[in-house]
Amino acid sequence: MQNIQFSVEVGKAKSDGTGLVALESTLISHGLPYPDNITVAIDAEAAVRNARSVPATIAVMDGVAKIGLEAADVERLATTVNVVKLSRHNLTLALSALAGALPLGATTVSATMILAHQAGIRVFATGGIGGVHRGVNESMDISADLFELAHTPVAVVCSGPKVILDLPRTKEYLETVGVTVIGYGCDEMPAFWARSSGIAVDGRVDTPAEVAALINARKDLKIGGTILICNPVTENLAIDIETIEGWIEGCIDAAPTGAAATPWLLAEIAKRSDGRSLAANKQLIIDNAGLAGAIAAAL
Ligand code: PSU
Ligand code: MN
Repeated sequence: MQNIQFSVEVGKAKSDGTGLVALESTLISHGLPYPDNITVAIDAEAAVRNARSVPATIAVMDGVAKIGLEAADVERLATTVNVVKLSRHNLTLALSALAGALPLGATTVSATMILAHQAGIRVFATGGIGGVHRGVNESMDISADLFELAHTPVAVVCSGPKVILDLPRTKEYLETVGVTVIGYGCDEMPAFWARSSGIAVDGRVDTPAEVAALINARKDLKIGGTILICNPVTENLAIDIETIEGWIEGCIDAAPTGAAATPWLLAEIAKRSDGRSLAANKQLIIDNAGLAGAIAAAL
């Protein structure tokens, strides 16, 4: 692939054979408010390094896919308004001659997986994945994250689908398209700020080595797609699902449609929860990065 640029740290890890973990940039541009977006980006990278792997935060800047960002790149993503959310459908545009119209592209789960795969990275950490939105019958809004998980062999560590979604339908969709949903130390699919959803995962693992073995087993099958590792938010910041439902019900009818829906809901619920949802969101991203680092090291 042309238009791909590795940071010095990532380039060195690739030649040394050190484990690499992809991190996304939509969290920085759309998922978290300034300046938390910068501190979480830094802390997530540190968590990967603590686990003896190397972080590669991914974004598209001025027509170039950057695998590994410098501090100035993170700052630019964190402070620019109108950064474009990139997924499979518009990634080509951001990397083409049309890039002038969208100079700064933040990669969602979908675009991060595509570019990580191009870069030879096998593990990726995020917060909560996108999924089937509530009201899907009207909107047909199903995150491109789900399509990507079905097709691209980059293992994703998350804390489950975002709880603002229709969780039963999201799990059904994951099953239909063949994504292996694994609970890390849990038997129920976590629900982002909540530790459980009442929905069973496909299987449970308790160590990074077991996850690595599953990733290799899926690779051997040659069926494409990936494994979704669901790591529940830490107990002291978890919020019970009834409390969360109250916040969601209070604002979901006012939410915009399309790509704006998820960022709007996250910001609105951060307000309604007096920052509790934000505190959980920040910590789970960092913890997922650390687990992904341990998995990459085990691979
Ligand atoms: N995880 C978080 N916060 C986020 C996201 C993930 O904790 O904001 C982002 C990811 O980039 C994911 C996107 O791909 O939300 C889903 O957006 P949508 O629902 O528009 O597909
Ligand atoms: Mn959508």
